[in-house]
Amino acid sequence: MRRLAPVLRQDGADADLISLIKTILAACKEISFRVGQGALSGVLGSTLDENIQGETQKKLDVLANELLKDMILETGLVMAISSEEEESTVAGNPNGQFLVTFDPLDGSSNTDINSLIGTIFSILPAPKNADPADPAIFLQPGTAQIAAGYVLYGPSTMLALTTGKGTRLYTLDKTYGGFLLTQEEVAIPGVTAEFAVNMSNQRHWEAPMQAYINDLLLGKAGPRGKNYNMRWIAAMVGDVHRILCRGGIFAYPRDLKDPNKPDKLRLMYEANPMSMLVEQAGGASSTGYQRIMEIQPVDIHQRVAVILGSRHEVDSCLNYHKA
Ligand code: FBP
Repeated sequence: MRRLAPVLRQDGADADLISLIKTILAACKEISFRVGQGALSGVLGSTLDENIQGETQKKLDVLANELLKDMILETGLVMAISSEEEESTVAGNPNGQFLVTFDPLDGSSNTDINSLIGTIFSILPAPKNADPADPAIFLQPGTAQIAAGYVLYGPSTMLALTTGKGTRLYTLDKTYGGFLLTQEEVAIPGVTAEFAVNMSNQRHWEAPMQAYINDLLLGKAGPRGKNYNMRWIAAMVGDVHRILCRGGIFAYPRDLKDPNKPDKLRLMYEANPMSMLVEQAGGASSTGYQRIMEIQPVDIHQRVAVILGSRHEVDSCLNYHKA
């Protein structure tokens, strides 16, 4: 089995990028160990604090955030970091050539029920001679990403990673402590009969998404002419991983439940890295009206509607959004 660094070198990644990715993964290995220990390591449960998103922080959110933040900044390769758990960006080395934005623990509602959770990260180029303390240096579209990935903490700990030369899957070998390549070329099937969405929000969705999902639910007797199955892991890393493995469509659509917060998922450290992984595996990713990777960000914590997965199924969903 091939190790990570030689594969990244083959993909043209330079020594600094490889070193940065390996540091992110070293933090994820520590998180994987703590998650695996569960209640034995006292990491379950919530803190009394709220993050910038207004969500009660889980102990694992805080632990994962501190590990990643400290280890990434210690490399000296990074001008600044941005995290779901940090109100603003955190400055690093003014001469750092990279910016890293991350969701230290995706699927927080799953931490205390021993279900799938993960870490999502995105690496951007640092603008030359910029102010490391200026959050605006992060406001680059997803197409500017140098690398994107997630680590899934499940029965096995797995990594999905792209540096723009395709999406590859690795598995953590806990005996020697390194990630080994277990799937070289991920290719998402264009057609699928599996969808993932939180159906409990259906009544709040916009009309196009209501119509699209209703037609899936009509199955063979409906306009789509086939039966669809549904899955929902309530952790984006888990739902996207299933799609990388066997296809499908995932959606967290805009809903009008709270008009002040119509979208749930965050552009910079959830939607953009997942979109790069999916597109590099032959899939598609959209808000319903725009390719997510082409969105010009206006805020490091901005939220967007997400529809991604098997290309032909995403196209079918987008047809419902056309005027
Ligand atoms: P965080 O856990 O990082 O806040 O992420 C949001 C998330 O958990 C996604 O991973 C997941 O797809 C979605 O929210 C689940 O939402 P819901 O609670 O509506 O099912």
